[in-house]
Amino acid sequence: SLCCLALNLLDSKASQGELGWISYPSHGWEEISGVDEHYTPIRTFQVCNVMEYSQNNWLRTNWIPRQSAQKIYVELKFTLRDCNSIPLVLGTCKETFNLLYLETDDDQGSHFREHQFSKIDTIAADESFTQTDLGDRILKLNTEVREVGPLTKKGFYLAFQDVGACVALVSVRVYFKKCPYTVRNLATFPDTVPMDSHSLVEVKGLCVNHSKEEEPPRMYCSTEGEWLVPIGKCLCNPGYEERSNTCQMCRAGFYKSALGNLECSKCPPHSFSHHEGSLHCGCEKNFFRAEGDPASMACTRPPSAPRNVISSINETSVILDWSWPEDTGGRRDVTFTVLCKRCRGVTANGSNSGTQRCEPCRSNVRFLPRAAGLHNTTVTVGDLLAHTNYTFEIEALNGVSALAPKMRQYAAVTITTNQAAPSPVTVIRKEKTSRNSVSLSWQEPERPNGIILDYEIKYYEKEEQETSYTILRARGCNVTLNGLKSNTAYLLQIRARTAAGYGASSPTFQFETSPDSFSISSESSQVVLIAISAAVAIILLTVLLYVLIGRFCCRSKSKHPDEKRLHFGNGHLRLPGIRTYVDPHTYEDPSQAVHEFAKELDASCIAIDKVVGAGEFGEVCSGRLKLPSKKEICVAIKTLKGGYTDKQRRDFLAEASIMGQFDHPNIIRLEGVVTRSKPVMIVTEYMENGSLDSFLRKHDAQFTGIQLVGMLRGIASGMKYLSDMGYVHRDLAARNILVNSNLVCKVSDFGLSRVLEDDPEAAYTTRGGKIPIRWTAPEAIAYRKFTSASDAWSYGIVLWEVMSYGERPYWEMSNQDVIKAVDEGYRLPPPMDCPATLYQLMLDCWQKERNNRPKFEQIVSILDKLIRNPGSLKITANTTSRPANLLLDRSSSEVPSMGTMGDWMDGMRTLPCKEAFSGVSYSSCDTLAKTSTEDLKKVGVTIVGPQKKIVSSLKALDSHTKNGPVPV
Ligand code: ACK
Repeated sequence: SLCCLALNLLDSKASQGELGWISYPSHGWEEISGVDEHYTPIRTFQVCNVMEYSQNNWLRTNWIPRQSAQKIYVELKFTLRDCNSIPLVLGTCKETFNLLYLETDDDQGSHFREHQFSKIDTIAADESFTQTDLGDRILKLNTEVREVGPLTKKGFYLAFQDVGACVALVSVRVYFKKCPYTVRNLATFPDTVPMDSHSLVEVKGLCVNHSKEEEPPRMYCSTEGEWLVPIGKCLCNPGYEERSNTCQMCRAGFYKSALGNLECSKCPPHSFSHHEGSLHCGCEKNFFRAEGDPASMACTRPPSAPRNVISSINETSVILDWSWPEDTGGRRDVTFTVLCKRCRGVTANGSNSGTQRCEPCRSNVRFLPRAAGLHNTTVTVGDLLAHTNYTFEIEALNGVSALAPKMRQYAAVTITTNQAAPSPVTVIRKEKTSRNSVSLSWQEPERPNGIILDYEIKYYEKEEQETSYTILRARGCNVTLNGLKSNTAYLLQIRARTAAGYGASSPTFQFETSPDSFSISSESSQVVLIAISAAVAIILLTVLLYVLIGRFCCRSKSKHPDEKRLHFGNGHLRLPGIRTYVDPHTYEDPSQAVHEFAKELDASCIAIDKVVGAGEFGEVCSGRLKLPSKKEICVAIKTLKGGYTDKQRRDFLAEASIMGQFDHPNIIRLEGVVTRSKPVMIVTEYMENGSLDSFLRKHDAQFTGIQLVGMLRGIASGMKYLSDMGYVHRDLAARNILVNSNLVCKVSDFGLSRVLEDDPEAAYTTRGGKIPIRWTAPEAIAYRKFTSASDAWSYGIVLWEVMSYGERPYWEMSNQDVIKAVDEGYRLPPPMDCPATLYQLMLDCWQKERNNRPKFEQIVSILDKLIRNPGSLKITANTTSRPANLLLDRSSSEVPSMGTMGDWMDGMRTLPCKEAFSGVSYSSCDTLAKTSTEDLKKVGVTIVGPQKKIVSSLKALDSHTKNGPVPV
């Protein structure tokens, strides 16, 4: 417990020399040297005048300064003989002595007056003797303590009065008690002398170094010198912890950020403290602490990029979905932000043409739920522009992303939107008002974004505030509202609908019907007016028609179609009885050509269902055509988008003029055109499976050889028909073949100049024309020699495309490299599992000398033979043994079996290999056979497919060289 500190004011034992106390009378108390129980020399005072009467012997101490004591304790050690133990005493023997004191402010020296002293107590012995083991009686040492107080003067004397006892004072100790210096609750309390009375001394503590008072520390010092009732406390400052009643600095690697008597904590993950007394730990490199992060939290970093971004485009909106980043940076406050950019400079096949120019999306792009601060891994972006490339950058952010802009990562996805709903109708005009009706007209929306199917007109009485309204639909841009109340204000809104749905409503338009009184005369006058104008119009129209019909008849008489034909295909033997093709551009008025070869359809017979694709001039839709007294059929509708130039309209309709001249099961059939109303449309039969290249890619390796040959036969047959008519297609490619639900392939995409303008594959040649290099015969590339023989070359490429299920010819080689390679005699290798006969047919189509290429008629008959004898399809080009030197010189037309994959390389083999793979030099073709994928990358063959194929063909080649000498 908190026991006291005893401070001696006097200790007789401690004094070695004479004490100098006063004895009175002088023969009373005697100062005698002796030893204590441990035989240590001590001073004692003795008196033993038991034989004499009237004893009054005094012994007085020296003056003892009181110091701060208020109450003192006197401890006496003495022996006292009992009177019985002294023989022959005369009844004067006493067994007690008196203890007295006198307070004075100064030392009075030897001046002594008995009566000035006050008695403290009469002291008696508890026991006088102790029996030893041997039966001896030994004087027993007694200890008695007495308190004296309160003392007020500066000092005091003690006195011992003997009245006839036999006493030896062995030791006198005078002391007082103190509450000692102590530290409690990190506050120091000084030595404190208690009060004499029964009250306690209240002491205020002082906070130890590096601590602060939380509540003022206090304690009480009791009269017994004990500390009682500690109240309040101090707390160690930040950076310090309590250790053995002091506040000590946190060690390195530890920190304490707050005031308090907690221990210092170890630095959290990704942080450190190199110094003692740290208030917090610094973050490691590339780790951060956000404002508001507690010091106990680990340092964190920005999250990694979101993963697996998936976009699903729905017309002009896109749903973006992604996965959480692999690394959240150690935080839970991850949100996502989506940045929208509009990018140009992406080629149609999606590959990046190099430089992309991007700009932020317009502010009206809508994000659902929002663009920033997303908690879920999905967002819907709406109100994008139709047919536009967008890039979305999705970034995961957390509380420290802002602190590390350089570490931020995002995932990007690029999409192309489809179609859009129309923009609102903005201009509405009131044409005519009467008592009960009103006629209105309006302008087509500025951006119809497709073909407007109809308009929805919603109107209601202004008074009724839309509580009841009427909805009408109109196909054209005008409507008459009947059955209205006279003299009433109405409000009206119009919105347009396309295949993409409804556009936004127009602003509210207000009109009033005429009042009753006015209407009668006005209406009757209107009737008269209408009647007169109708009559005049009919007369004018009749005259006009008459003139027109007359002119038209004359013209068609003077210009027979045959006179206008253009392409006859050099040296083509045209079969008698087959019509020849007429170039619509030879017509002075090309729109006349359209009507010569194409039927004009009434727009009301056409119902558009949906958009299936985008063409050069506008959307391609699917829909239905219902001609009077005919069955409804499915059709494809090519539209000419608004804002076209005259030339565009001409070029657009030229396709119909050409198509309209053909009638063959493997040529896409023209149903008619709409030119008299807008939008201008070309209506053809509907081909359920779309274009051949994408169809094959979708069904990779899913058809039998016979099915593929069947498709190829159809294309060849269509091409035979075209060449017989003297039409040169110039852009024969799988993407321009359409497939219907019965797998019947039909040639499509006709036109002249536009054919190549429109084809994304077409590239400008050095001579300025635009040509689909990979599909085009060398002479057509070199000097624009387009003939049915160059179409045959293209047919060979289509054959290769079909047999490889839509692989891109020459893969990612550049156009320039393709031209060069073909010119040097290299040809595409056989597609995987390609029947040898078909590969041979391809090679034939790719004869440099165009007259050596097969005619379409021959191609059809080769394919027919194959169909009749399907067993011949089993021999594949990859498995047969390798014939000599196929590619460069195929003068011997009788080739017994087809080339292996190695033949492609064989072509190279006849040249120095170094030339073939410029940039990588090979000393022998054996080394070439060991070419790795890495090496191929160096020469620019980068995509996985062809690499595999080439490498495997190289391996095949390798095994050939091992099996025997290679005939070169
Ligand atoms: O591969 P697809 O779905 O088939 O995408 C293109 C798109 O329009 C642009 O040309 C499709 N397309 C063109 N003509 C027709 C048609 N007559 N029947 C069905 N789809 C067609 C083509």
